[in-house]
Amino acid sequence: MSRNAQLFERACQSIPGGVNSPVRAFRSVGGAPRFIKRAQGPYVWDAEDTRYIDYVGSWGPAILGHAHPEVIKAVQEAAVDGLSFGAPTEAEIDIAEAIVARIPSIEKVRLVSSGTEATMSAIRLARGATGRSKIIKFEGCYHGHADSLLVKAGSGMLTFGNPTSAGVPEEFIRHTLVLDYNNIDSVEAAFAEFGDDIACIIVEPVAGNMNLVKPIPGFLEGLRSLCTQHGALLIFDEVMTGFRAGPQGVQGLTGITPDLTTLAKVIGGGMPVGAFGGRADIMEHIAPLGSVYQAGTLSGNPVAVAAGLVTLKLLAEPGFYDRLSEQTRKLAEGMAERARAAGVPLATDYVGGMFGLYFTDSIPTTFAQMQQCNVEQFKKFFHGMLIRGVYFAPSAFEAGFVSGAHNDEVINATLDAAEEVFAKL
Ligand code: KE4
Repeated sequence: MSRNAQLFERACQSIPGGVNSPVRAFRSVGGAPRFIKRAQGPYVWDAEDTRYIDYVGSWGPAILGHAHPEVIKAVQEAAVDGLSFGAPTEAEIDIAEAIVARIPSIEKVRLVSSGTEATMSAIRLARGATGRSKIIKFEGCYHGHADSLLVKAGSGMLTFGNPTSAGVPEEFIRHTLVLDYNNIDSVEAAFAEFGDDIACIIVEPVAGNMNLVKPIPGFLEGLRSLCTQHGALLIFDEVMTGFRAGPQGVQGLTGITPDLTTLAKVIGGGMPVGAFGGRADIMEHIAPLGSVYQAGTLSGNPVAVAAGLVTLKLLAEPGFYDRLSEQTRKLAEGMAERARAAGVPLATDYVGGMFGLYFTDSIPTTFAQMQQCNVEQFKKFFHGMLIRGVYFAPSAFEAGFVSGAHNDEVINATLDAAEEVFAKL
């Protein structure tokens, strides 16, 4: 039995499913998950010292490449001064100011420790600020595992094909409307029926949890105008796309201004940092200023914030995003070329440092189209690449991530491996 399989067997004795987050369990691709013991730049090494080119990147945070020396140094320096105080620190002001300076729609921001906390808090805030109960989300979008959001969620939920989670009472999801992504008519109809009781729409402005799905022209614009028209708040869940799709997330690429934005992943640089922020008049409903309660023992943790601050600083270096997008383009287009040459139906798409590979003829723009992708072929591709030292997300319904460390040598090695795999599909 391989070392990874031994560790997995042992893990399953004390951890449900052997993992601390379901998608890591390889259940939708089969086989033993790789137990990673170290990472550097574009690479991870598993328990058997096998090296992989990594396109998971901790699901987004590792945008600089793993273990960037300046980030590690900042964490070490912060840690020697103590790990957590439960009191305000100057570093929290620094990162709040850095976020506010980078994302114009964010006038005030509250730090938390995960993307789930960010979206859960933003929804509570939207309900508190508007006095309304209903929320709109979209099938295939995943916003973390807060009860009211586990309704036909994407990501791990989608992988398990389990449209709702056990343990969520019907009452908790009664106010959650689940509509079709990229179908503005369904949103218009929802507002026509519930308009004055809809507190907010929460949307991944580029979806990354049913694989990568971009908004079609007019979709985000329609959400913005419907929210404005009906007094609902538009929440862009940029936990994945924030500082990943571009230097100001998707809102920076589209010019569409949400009322609230949620962030995580990149702003922690691999350490637990999340955030929600937006219009000051809305954020002032948050305790201790206002009546919407939200709190967290480790919110703004100084060691985590140190990693996030240095990450944001390094991302601001001139040309970083141009180079990142160029490398992602080379990967996405190179994959499509090699698949076409081998007669394998594969479409690809990308934005900034994230990409989608779709085993189908054309780029999906809806959840239903995404369901048509050939999952069996993805599984063969996934394992074919894995044994050739390339680690993609262990699910057909996840976006992939490129880092600033994925240079031409790394991209070309990936494409060479893909050429061999496509020939065998
Ligand atoms: P976390 O609670 O996992 O930090 O963030 C939840 C979340 C919220 N919003 C978006 C758009 C997200 O993508 C996520 C989490 N993303 C998944 C990857 N698809 C995390 C991986 C996992 O669940 O292990």
